[in-house]
Amino acid sequence: MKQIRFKKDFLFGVATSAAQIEGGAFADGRSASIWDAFAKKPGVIGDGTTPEVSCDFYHNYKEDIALAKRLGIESFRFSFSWSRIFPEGCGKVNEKGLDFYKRVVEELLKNDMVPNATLYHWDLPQVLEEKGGWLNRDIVKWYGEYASVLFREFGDRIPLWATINEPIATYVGYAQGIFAPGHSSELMGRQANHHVLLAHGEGVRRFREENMKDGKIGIVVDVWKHHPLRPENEADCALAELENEKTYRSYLHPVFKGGYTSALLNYMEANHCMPDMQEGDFELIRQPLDFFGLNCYNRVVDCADDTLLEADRKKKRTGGNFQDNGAEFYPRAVYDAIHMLKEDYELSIPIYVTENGTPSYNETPGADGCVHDSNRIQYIRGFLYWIAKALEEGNDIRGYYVWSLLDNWEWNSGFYSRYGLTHVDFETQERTVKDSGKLYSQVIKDKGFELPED
Ligand code: IFM
Repeated sequence: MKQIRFKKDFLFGVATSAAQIEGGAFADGRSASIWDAFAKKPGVIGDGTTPEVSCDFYHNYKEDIALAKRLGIESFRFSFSWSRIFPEGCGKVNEKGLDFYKRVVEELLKNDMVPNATLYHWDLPQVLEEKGGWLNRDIVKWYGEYASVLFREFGDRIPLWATINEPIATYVGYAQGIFAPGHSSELMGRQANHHVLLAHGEGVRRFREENMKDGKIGIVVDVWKHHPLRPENEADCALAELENEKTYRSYLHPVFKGGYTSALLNYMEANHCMPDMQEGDFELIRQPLDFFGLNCYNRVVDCADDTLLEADRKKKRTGGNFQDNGAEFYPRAVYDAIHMLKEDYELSIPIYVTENGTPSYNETPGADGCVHDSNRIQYIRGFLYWIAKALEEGNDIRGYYVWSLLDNWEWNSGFYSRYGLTHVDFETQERTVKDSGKLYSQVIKDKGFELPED
């Protein structure tokens, strides 16, 4: 058995997002988000559901926070719903929307949990999409106004703030048509992403302007490193490199180095998808941050030959090295991502692993009333092992958040993919803590665990 230990002040949390847990889609003046509108289009959500009710956290927040408390959760990551605060996107604040978050934050503080808030987790107000959404440069101003209201209202109670969660989601929504709002143009995707980065910078600028001395602000980027299947093969290496450029590097470079990489610029030039950029943009985007939020679930293996790639996947599957979603189990991904941040970006600010988790399907309580999700236990332990290793080597990692406290509305797969430490029956709203929830609770209590040697 290996002993895995974390320091007393290492924060163990859970991560959630407004659109995925809140429901109450039209309660107390909230207007539709792009995901409410998108989910109504036929065929876009696997199980045909919408986020209108979901876990109904809007009405169940007290019970859900009490549940998190029983598990010993030390920090609760959530996001604000922009269309609850500004039903018209900008202009008039909806006091009832603000009141909901005041109740949530008060409940978290009463239960000794550190609130960790994200300003934008994919759910743009639909009214703003109708004005061009992330393609309209005015969005930087709209976002800034929204951010300032929240800083003023909650600055004294929320210590950790993220401007944006996973900017790549906006690219997927404008370039690939898969996510809301469902556009399919590479140029739109790159332009929308450039504006998201500007909004991030504007958020940080306003945070400093509001003089939020006790708070810390950062951005949350998902880093799933791409690896060539055959490291000696040029085509595989080129493919993996391009994917690394198009994914995490297209955010990390502007934020930490003040510009896009020349490889990405060449790609955008060659593919006629160069966004409109203006003087001063990168000064706004590149601003000192207080922490970096790392979302890491896995790595990706690329191969120029599809047949070989499929064969490799099959091999790993039969080897039992696969999670329930058919993806490879590679917990070292988080350690590699931390190393990359240090080596390629000389990152010297603290890191929080702001999301990590694995889905299951057809997961329901058995005859004994329990959910025996041993795959999720193996997954969480595996990632924590590699985080502990990175800590041992002196990396400044301050916390870890499991995605997610509850099964929730998982975007395109609706309620089909279940990521929770707690099972949710979406008919009755009954919650059942899974074995992984019990394990995580014990890990938090002991500030560590024993890892069986296999
Ligand atoms: O559910 C999502 C979350 O909204 C963003 N990060 C990945 C999670 C799991 O897919």
